[in-house]
Amino acid sequence: MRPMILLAGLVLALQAHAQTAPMRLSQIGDAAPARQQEFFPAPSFELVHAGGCGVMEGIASASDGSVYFTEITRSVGCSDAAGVQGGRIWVVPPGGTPRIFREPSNMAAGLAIDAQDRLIAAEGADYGGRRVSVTDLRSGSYRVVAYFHENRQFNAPNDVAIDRAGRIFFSDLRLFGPETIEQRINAVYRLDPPEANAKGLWPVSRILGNDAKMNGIELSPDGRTLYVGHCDPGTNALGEQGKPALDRTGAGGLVAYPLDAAGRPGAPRVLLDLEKAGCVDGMTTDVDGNLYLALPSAPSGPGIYVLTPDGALVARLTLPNRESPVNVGFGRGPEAGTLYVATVGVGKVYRLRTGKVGFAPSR
Ligand SMILES: [Ca+2]
Repeated sequence: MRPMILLAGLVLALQAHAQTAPMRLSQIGDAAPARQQEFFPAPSFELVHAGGCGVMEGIASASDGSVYFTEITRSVGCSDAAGVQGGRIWVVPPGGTPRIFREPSNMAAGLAIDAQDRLIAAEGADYGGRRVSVTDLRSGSYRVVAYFHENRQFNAPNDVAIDRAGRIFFSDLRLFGPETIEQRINAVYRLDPPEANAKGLWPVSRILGNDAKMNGIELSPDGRTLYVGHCDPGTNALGEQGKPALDRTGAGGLVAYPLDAAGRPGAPRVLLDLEKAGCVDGMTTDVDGNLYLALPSAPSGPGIYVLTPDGALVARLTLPNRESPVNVGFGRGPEAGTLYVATVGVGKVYRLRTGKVGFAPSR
């Protein structure tokens, strides 16, 4: 009996290892992943927008089917003799063409839209707002909800997600811009909806920090898992106006954190190991919780990589001309199966039909 027990124990140990060891993208080949057809039965990219300057970002859809995205007009490359631009938010109405929704956008990067059609914007640096704002798309009202943590302004809010309780999670990291660095570490923060009749900014908590430049951020459909893109992993204390001293010793790639009822993260689990050579810049989920990652650079090439909630690679997409995606998001309503893809460097936004349905908040 003993050899059988030992063998069974060994099998269990190997299975446990297989479940916990994260996938490394350099180990995958060019062959299509096993479930490619299920996710992308007839991939055909349609160009939605072209001619943007800098980075396109922040794809989010509203209940009427309108799709919003941002244009991050970096001062290096997008300024001219007339001055520095301040970013744009675009909107594509159902069946329509893109038009500017807001200019300047205060250098908005990541966007999210809740079930009440409130547009949450992570406003970044490089002559931006360096804060988080909420715009009621139905009334047009605009409010700043986060500006400081411990009396220091944020460096550059980058990506944002919202849960069913109305809590906002956002990443703050220093990438570019001339502003004074005030937050001494790159971090992830949680904003809790204020009490009734409260005034001013929302209560803010720093929930993750000092592990990496944390960039892309998303929640599972049930709101119980927080996914964070760890880029340039390692200790990253920031000096004033100095370059971050990244030691690249930490875990990089896609990291999942269980959230408790109060929105506090538990022990991290690396779902995808990018071997310190890539960055999950933006991501979204479908109704089954599968993750669509925008990887502008990766050991296996730029593209959209689709993972199950357990971290198994099930599909991947390469953009036309091998362009680099930085953000993804599904449409809503009749377009709930359409995936929008924003790019860096070429100023384009694409869309394509998928075999899945995107997750959208329902309350
Ligand atoms: Ca991002």
